[in-house]
Amino acid sequence: MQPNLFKKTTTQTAMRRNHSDGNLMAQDVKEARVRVIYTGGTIGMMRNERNVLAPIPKALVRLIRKYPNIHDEEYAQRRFGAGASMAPLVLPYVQGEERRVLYQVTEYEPLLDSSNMTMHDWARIANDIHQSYEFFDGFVVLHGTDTLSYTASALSFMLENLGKTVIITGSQLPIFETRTDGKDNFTSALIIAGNYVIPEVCIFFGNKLLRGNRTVKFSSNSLDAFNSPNVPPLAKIGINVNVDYRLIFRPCSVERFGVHLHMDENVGLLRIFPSISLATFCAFLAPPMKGVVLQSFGSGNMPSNRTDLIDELKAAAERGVLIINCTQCPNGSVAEIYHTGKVLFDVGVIPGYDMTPEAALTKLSYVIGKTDWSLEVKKQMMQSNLRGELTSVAAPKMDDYDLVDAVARSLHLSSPQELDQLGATLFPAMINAAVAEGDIKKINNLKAYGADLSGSNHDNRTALHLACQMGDMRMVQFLLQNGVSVHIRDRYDRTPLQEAVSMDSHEIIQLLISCGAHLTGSSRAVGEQLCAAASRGALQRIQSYQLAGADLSQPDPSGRTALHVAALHGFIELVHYLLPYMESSDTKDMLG
Ligand code: ASN
Repeated sequence: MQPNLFKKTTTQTAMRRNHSDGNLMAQDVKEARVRVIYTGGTIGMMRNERNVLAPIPKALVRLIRKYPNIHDEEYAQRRFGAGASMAPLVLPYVQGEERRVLYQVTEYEPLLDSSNMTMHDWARIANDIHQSYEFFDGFVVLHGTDTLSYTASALSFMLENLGKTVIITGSQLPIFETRTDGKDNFTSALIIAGNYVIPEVCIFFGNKLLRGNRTVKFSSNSLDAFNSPNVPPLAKIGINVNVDYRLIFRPCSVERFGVHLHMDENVGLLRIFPSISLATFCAFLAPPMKGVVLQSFGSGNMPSNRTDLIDELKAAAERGVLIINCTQCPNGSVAEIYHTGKVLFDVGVIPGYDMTPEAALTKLSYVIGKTDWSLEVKKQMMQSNLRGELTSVAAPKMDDYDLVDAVARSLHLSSPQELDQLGATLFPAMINAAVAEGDIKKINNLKAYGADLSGSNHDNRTALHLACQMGDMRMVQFLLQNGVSVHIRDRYDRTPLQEAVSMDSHEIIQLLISCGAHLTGSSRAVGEQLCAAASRGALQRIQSYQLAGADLSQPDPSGRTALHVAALHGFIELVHYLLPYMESSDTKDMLG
């Protein structure tokens, strides 16, 4: 595994060196940091001596470094210095995208054909994302296509309260070949992970960004190998990237990002077929089985005249086995329409609505793995929409555009693109006006009209930036409960947390932190801010930084800490406050 060059201290060193060389500084160009986790798959395979495809260790990064369409060596040298062979890779400039994407590849050992992947591999990926969450803006997982939908579904549950973009991709043809879909899939995934905050586990394939837990691999040879039968793509990539923000599923709980790593392996998929034998059925439901996805016919139907099977299902449900009814049809949902379906609900089988078998299976494994949940809670969770994986009832239509329609009619606009454009222009301004007035009712109305509360204005500022800048705790709480992202950076690279720090709104800072917000940018810049606050004797500001997670002993570029500056200006109270946060050697340095 490569060392993490995005660790705050290392980045700082690289920046200082560049400064003295007069080379490119980080702040000259906006950058995003993406971690790439390379698990294997065709994308990095070559034909071996038996003329079959197998993963080749250490080949992918070597190739990328020489491939000017995927790595800009000149930029990397200016940014990190010549000969920095372990430095992050850099995506070449992409017209229309705000940020340069710097990416660091972690190659797994061994690299796997995804048919060999297990639940332990999911846990490894989830854990790696968790460990490095604050160092990166987004994550790309390179993965084989065969079990990619299983991994994407599993990760969508395991990554709890996700606030950043996670994209899983791979290819049908190796990236080393002349004809390959690997290059486009990889670079598009990097661009989206670095430039767009889509807090979901997504799959990028065939120019589409899909919600991971809604996907199935439907073709073994098409380059467009995945589809999402019950939910449209979250984004489509043509000449531009078009994200449909109204479709994004956002965590609406005020909690930090975390991972759940324990997945229960005693789950299975049981596909009903005409004349299935009782012996097969019983063997499948027998202990240690704890959860079964029953793939029934049509809209959730079973041979209702097979009382032997129905009795067996009843007995299993009574033993505490969770049985989820999903349809065998690639598209559509289970519903209580026929007698042949009703019999299942009557014996305690749980409706899985329109979940894919992959999503239902991994969700079962996740829910059963929650050992602190009671059986009742587990049943409830299986029917609830946890990560956008199911549509339980006729969900309110998001394209309820009455308001925009009225304006559109007066402007004689009619095409869907024009309507979208109008909504994207009007809604952020109207939401901001409502935030400025502190009018939550008005924001709820706008939401009902289809407004995306996470939408940003031309300065890329969201309603949350404004609410934090205004110090409106009630509004911040409301926006967070409605899933507005804490990670969006405005045109000046400021996050809502920085706004709250600038206002010394301690309550808001604490709330944002509890939702997973963290300080971004270089630690050197934080050192500068701390020294500036200390030179004014601004104890409250120093406390704001402390609450926001800053290291108060962080020096500015000249090596001075806030304590040095506070002592220099004779701010005794501030010196007392800062002393416990200093590393003892620094304090000795000063006193000595
Ligand atoms: N067998 C390969 C895998 O799943 C297929 C692919 O990646 N296209 O690893």
